[in-house]
Amino acid sequence: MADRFRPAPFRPQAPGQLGWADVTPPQAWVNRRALLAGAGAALALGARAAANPIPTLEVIDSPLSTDEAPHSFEEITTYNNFYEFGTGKSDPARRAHTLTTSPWEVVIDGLVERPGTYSFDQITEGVTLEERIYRFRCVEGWSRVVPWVGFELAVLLDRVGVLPEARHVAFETLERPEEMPGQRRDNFPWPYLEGLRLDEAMHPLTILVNGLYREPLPNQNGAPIRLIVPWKYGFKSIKSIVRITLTEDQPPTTWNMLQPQEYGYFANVNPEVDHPRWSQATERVIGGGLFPTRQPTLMFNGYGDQVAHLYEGMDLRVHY
Ligand SMILES: Nc1nc2c(c(=O)[nH]1)N[C@H]1C(S)=C(S)[C@@H](COP(=O)(O)O)O[C@H]1N2
Ligand SMILES: [Mo]
Repeated sequence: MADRFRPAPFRPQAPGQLGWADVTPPQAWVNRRALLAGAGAALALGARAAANPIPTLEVIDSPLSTDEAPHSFEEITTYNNFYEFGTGKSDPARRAHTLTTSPWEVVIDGLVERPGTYSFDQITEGVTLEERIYRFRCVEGWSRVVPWVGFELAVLLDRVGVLPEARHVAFETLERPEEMPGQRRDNFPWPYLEGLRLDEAMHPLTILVNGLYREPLPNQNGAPIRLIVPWKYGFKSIKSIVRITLTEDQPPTTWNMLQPQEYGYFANVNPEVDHPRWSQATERVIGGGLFPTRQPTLMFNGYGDQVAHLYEGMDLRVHY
């Protein structure tokens, strides 16, 4: 067992790189956002940069970003699903500040050449962070556009070396009831589990995310590191990851275990396959105040050109 968790082989940390200890407590920059929402945003930004060095992540643009306008920071960080902090949409924003995100370690094991326990810094060091502005569609029927910051999961999987027998990637969220009030109730099978087929995991659209709006990821969105798979329903995009395991067999996943008739392993966004209790043909775009808009839901959430080939020959009514 000890051998499986030997120290990471990653390169030494680049000088001048931000460590997770440099992260400003979420409350401080939530307040700043509120400030920015008011008049003189550019002025406030300049003043803040001079007075208080809130880390801005060094990020490059990506051709894989959508042209659609992102939702506001406020809209993305105050309406969330993160059952570890409660089932209400505003629970994560109110409660997730209790989560300690540094130090943070991720166990990478199973069918890999270099299994181990890797720190957040080891996982992100030397990695080029990209802004990926993605459409996001929750299985409940709402959507928004989010400017994530992260890097391709394939980069990490290549670093640890995937063995040829591997067919799937399993993910696990932190289980720490002292800091996650939703876990103090036993009506949910903690920890939250998700999984991807290996070709889905290696797809360039599949990213590990550590930032939002070019700043460190807020706790309520899954800090310090979460998955984003933009062509799948939101529940596949597991938050606050502590374990990544390469497996031969399809791994168990939380929502599929709870309600297999309603939530499949694939969970590709599909307007033609309704949820047993509601239509998936359209979606409510969050925000919009008194006049929320509905729009048609797109096959694979609009990413069909890039991902449809992964499912060629599969009956998507069976493999929902
Ligand atoms: N660990 C964990 N990950 C999770 C969830 C959760 O409850 N726990 N909810 C999922 C669901 S249903 C959605 S829609 C997205 C929401 O992500 P967001 O709050 O950043 O928009 O996170 C997903 N990842
Ligand atoms: Mo969701």
